[in-house]
Amino acid sequence: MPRYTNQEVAKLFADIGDLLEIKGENRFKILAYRKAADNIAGLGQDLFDLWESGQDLRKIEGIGQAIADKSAELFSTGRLEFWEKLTAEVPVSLVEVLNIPDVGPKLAKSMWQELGLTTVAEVKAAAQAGRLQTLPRMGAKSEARILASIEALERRETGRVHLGIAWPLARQVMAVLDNLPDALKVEVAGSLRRMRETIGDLDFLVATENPRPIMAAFKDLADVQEVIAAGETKTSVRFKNGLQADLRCLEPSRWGTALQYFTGSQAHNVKVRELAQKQGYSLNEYALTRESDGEKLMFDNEVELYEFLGMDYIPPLLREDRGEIKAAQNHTLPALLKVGDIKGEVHCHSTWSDGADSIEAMARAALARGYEYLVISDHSQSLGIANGLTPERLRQQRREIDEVQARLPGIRLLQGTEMEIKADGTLDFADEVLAELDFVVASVHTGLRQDRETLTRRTLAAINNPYVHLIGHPSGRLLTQREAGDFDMEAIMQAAAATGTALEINASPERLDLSDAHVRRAVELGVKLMINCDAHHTDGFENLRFGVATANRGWATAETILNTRSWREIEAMVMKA
Ligand code: DGT
Ligand code: CA
Ligand code: CA
Ligand code: ZN
Repeated sequence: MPRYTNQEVAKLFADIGDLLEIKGENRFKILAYRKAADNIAGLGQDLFDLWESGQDLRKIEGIGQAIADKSAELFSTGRLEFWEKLTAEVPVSLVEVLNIPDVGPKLAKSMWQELGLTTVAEVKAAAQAGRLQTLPRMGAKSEARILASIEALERRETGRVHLGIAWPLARQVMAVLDNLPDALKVEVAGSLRRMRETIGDLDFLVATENPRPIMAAFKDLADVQEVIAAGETKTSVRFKNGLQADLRCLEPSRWGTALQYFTGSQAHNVKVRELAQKQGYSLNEYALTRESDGEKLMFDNEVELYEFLGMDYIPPLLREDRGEIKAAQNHTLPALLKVGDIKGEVHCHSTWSDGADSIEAMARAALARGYEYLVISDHSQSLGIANGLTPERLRQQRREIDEVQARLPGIRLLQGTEMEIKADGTLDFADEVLAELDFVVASVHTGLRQDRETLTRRTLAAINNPYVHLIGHPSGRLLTQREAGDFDMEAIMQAAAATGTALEINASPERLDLSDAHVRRAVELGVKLMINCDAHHTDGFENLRFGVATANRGWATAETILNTRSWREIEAMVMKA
């Protein structure tokens, strides 16, 4: 019997939603599948494990009888009759066609039924041959746009980018918009404001009485490759790196409702609108309208809107429909962690292994950030590709750390290692070597394709070693590049909790590992967490904001994050041997 990951199950239900939409099914049914897909993807435990242990899947938010039954059928038989029937009716490759921007379900359906196109490659060939124009309401311009979109899709494989690409670009655009005299308020909304781990497109909002010069400046941005659409109050562009962005201009009086709407997430917004409805109002991006008399209430800020609806203000990082609305009503939202709460880091690299900067440069950068301590944790001997250190080189490195420490009394410098958990399941250093170090991070970098049992056993070996304090980037994923290893994260988190071993929230935007969903589960289990940039050069510390956002998205508070504490406290809490 095959075992299914949450990602696989979520993809299946999302695809069902898409195919049902092309088929023209009932909207609520489609939404139910999408909602289930989102919730399963954001679940901190494997749905398969929950099912296998006999739990009632309907207890999970967004999973009703139909989805629970289908999950059980899939898990127990490895098949889903509903899926087989559906894909016999609607070609499954149309799901990819729907990924083309500007191609919605109606168009996908007519491409398929009128022209027999069922794959992106076929749609591309038809567009190149001018055949799409034969469809109703399709002109040469729309056809050219679809072709350009397909080419853009081909350029960036996944269609989404990580925060390391989206965030700096958004900051640059905001800086330009902020400088325009007519721009009264500027914000980036959407998934970037929520700091989701990957971003589909950027959504800029500007409050203004005079949209024209703002639209013009947006189209003229140096990084813009192509203007996709330009209207009076909305412009869409594609940047040179393939990322798309929308800019919307709106009157300052409705800033609050618009910002709330375009920040999303869609699932969160659905819940907020339901709540407004129960109180006799309809909510959209313009206003809150009283249904009894049509009176429009305007909100120029989000705080008043949330409070009017009877709850605490919900920060964007928490707007994912993961229980935040109930918590806001009960005044139990977690207090958000700030970048400035982090007092030091225990995972960074120097020129002794694969870092670009010296120990002294790294220490000075940490000191400049106001850090109280920094552990230099270069790679260990078996990672030859990263110039890993032998025990002998570790002893030499200790002398340099001591010298730098003498010059920089303002920060406590410590010696650690990022020790390989080797592919054969053994650890890269003997206990005697580890005992000499101030702190030990253990990580898996090789053999990430091993089977679940083997991989999990490797990490558990490190967790059970009395000298290991932290597991670095526990899942091994590289966002938009490489899937996580097939670790049994539940078993790892439970063992971490039992032994007091900390798990890392790696702040590098390519990792964000633990993920927000796993952070949430780790917090439930009482696992100790640490946020580290895994900096390989002095600028690497700038990534801290992404790690802090991930912690917040996982509802972790300062108490659960060890490196909000002094070194003395950390020592007392994690030193096992
Ligand atoms: P992304 O771009 O895929 O990373 O994710 P978002 O969340 O930025 O989504 P996007 O760009 O499609 O839309 C931005 C926000 O606007 C979204 O979070 C909620 C709102 N929104 C957009 N379209 C819809 C819609 O059809 N229904 C609802 N309820 N909200 C929408
Ligand atoms: Ca977006
Ligand atoms: Ca958008
Ligand atoms: Zn590493």
